Amino acid sequence: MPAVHVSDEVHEAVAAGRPVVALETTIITHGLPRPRNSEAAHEAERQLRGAGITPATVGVVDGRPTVGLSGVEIDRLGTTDDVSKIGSRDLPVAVAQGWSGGTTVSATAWLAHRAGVRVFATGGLGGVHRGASATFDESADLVALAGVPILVVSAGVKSILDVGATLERLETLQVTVLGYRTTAFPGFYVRDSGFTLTDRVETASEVAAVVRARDDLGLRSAVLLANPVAEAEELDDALHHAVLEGALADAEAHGVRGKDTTPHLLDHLHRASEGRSLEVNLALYRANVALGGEVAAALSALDD
Ligand code: PSU
Ligand code: MN
Repeated sequence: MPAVHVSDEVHEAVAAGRPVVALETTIITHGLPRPRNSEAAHEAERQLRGAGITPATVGVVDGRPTVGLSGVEIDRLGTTDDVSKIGSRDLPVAVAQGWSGGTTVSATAWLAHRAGVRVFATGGLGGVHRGASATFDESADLVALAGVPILVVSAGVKSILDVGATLERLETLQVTVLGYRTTAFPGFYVRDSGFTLTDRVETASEVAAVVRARDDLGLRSAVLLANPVAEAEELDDALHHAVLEGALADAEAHGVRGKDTTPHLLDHLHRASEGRSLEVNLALYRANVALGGEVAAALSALDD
């Protein structure tokens, strides 16, 4: 059995050079509450199909890493209790031991690339956690992106992280970071994290040109396209600060560590903001999926 199962739909689209966008599933299993999680996953697929793009939702079902999960499989991941959060390093164990779970950015990027998918849309990227100089807690997403030549669309990283350190690590890891119509690095819930980017693009075709140049140069690192949430959708600044401080204090008080940290913080934010952060999360996800579709289409057009 091949190590990575690619659905017929995705396989055919990749082989024909048609646009495909990969989607992760930790956002379903650990990032969003039920039932909005499965709804968001199906909506993202509908959105892409509506734009003539093939969606490739990635996850692991019964030990089978899959690029192009079926609707039933997506629902299964979205409704099963105690389903795993699978990063790159967990993949071999997940396969050998028959786990089912959502793949993080690191594992999704790897699997999507193996299947020939060139564009991947997500909400937020993992990064360097606050206090990482003592805990060494840095998401495997960063290191994974250093070695996977894919284009990832994200709304930057959350301010639950050390944003400045995350950007420094992206530079060290040779990940190209492009601001979409901005030089302010987005802070997920807010348009501006307070950190500045040097490289800015205005259109999907410009992004495609950067990806093409990366490939022509033989560089093997990802390009990160940072897409700020729409102005009308941003989280209110005061609420943002309040819930952020609360989330960090709560994680500290509960001694949350390791792979539980990000899901714990996200869940706290959603509850403490009385669902406001959830709406922002869903809005920026939709926008990232749409932009991912545009970039995938522009990349396919370049190849014609
Ligand atoms: N950041 C978010 N939302 C998410 C995640 C991160 O704003 O859902 C998920 C992604 O799947 C990401 C993972 O790859 O968490 C990172 O987890 P960790 O920090 O444990 O590496
Ligand atoms: Mn971690």
